[in-house]
Amino acid sequence: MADREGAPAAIGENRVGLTDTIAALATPPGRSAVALIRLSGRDALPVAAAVLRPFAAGPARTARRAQAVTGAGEPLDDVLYTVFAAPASYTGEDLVEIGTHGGLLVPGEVLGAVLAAGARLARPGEFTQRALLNGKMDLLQAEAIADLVDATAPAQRRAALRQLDRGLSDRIGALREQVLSLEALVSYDIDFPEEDSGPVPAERVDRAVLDLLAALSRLLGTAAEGERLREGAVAVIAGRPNVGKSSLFNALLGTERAIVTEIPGTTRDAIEAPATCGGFPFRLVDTAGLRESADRMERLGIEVSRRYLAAADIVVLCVESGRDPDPEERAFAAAFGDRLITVRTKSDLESRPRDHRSLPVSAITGSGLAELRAALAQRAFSTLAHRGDVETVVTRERHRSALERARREVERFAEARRSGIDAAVAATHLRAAVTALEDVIGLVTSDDVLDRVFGSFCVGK
Ligand SMILES: Nc1nc2c(ncn2[C@@H]2O[C@H](COP(=O)(O)OP(=O)(O)OP(=O)(O)O)[C@@H](O)[C@H]2O)c(=O)[nH]1
Ligand SMILES: [Mg+2]
Repeated sequence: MADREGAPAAIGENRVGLTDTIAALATPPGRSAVALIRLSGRDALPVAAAVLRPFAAGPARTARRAQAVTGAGEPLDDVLYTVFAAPASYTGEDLVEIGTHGGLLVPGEVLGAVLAAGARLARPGEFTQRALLNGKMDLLQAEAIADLVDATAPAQRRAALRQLDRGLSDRIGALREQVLSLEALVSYDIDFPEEDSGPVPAERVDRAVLDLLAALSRLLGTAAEGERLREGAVAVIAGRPNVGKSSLFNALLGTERAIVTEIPGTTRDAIEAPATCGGFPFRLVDTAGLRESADRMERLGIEVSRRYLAAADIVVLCVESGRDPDPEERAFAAAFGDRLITVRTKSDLESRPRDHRSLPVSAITGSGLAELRAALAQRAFSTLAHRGDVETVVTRERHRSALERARREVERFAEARRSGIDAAVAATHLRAAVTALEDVIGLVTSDDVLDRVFGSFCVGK
């Protein structure tokens, strides 16, 4: 991994309100056995001491019982609290976690007492932001925490844990090192411009450029599936009216989400729901059956279907068993190429299989559903499904665009060298590539990037 010396301090400079004391509920509101309040900052210990009776600041990392009281001394709850002394805490500051009983009243009242004692309510993601600013983690790890909290499918959890474990940070750190050594190589040309064949042979620089471009492209190659992994692959179920699309949708979800009737044209609007197939996240969409229709409502629904189809990662074309696809269905299938999976619905009514290119499924008996789920995962996440746990992936547009910028700058550097531009000028492109890579890790990060990343966090993280 790249060195990070100086980085945390550089990031934290000139920002106001960075050490004031913040507090928030770290668990969702509502009925529960316990709830957790987090308190962090310069005055975390005095604030806790004002609310908890008795309170002891040490030893750290030991759960202790106390009573939480209001400023007037009224008891609110029996709690368990744990002190984490700076810098050995999540935020790197003095931090106190107070475990209260759950429910609608008590956690809020204890938080109220903490705020009355001098803390202020944390902004979304502010605890993690402090962890970042205090050098406890980099921006990629902070994003990984948000991804882990948002994960709905095991594959998302694996990717987030890997990123939290510095998988992506290390890969990008290594790329940064590669650019730095290329910079070092060409610095000879800058220092000794007169020497025709300087101390570094041109082929060595060419080789290094090619290696670097290949490494950047390899990582960028994971972006499409990586972003799909974070957001869920959009799988749109389409086909003629009454072929059993909504029934299949419900069967895949395991709930009666969409209305099913024997009347063609039942579904009028697209219905979207999250589902996990083969451990991967999907956004399943049931759509209105495709046909020429005089009904205005139905026509609008079909229009919506087409919009979803255009945005689909995978299209599941449903054709009723016992019938061959008609020319229109065949044209439809051809239009989606390798984004298409064709299924023969109502396979329980089929006496013998007709063709082997489509997958027989029955929403009634459930046969074929496991195969369809596996096919969906295989098709939408082919690389990840194969390489799975060993692959480090780029999961956000933020990463991808910065990596693309780095690759472009390295390409410009190569072009500049070929066209005989002054070595010092060409080298500015390598500097820009380093900066782009540092942006991904968050070594130097502007406020608006931080605001965007942490704005999507929940309060208390
Ligand atoms: N035997 C059998 N019947 C099914 C199966 N799937 C759906 N059906 C029946 O087929 C009819 C149409 O099902 P839907 O799921 O509403 O079909 P759809 O494609 O969503 O229809 P539209 O929304 O009108 O386009 C209903 O009467 C279902 O009970 C199946 O796997 N086996
Ligand atoms: Mg339907």
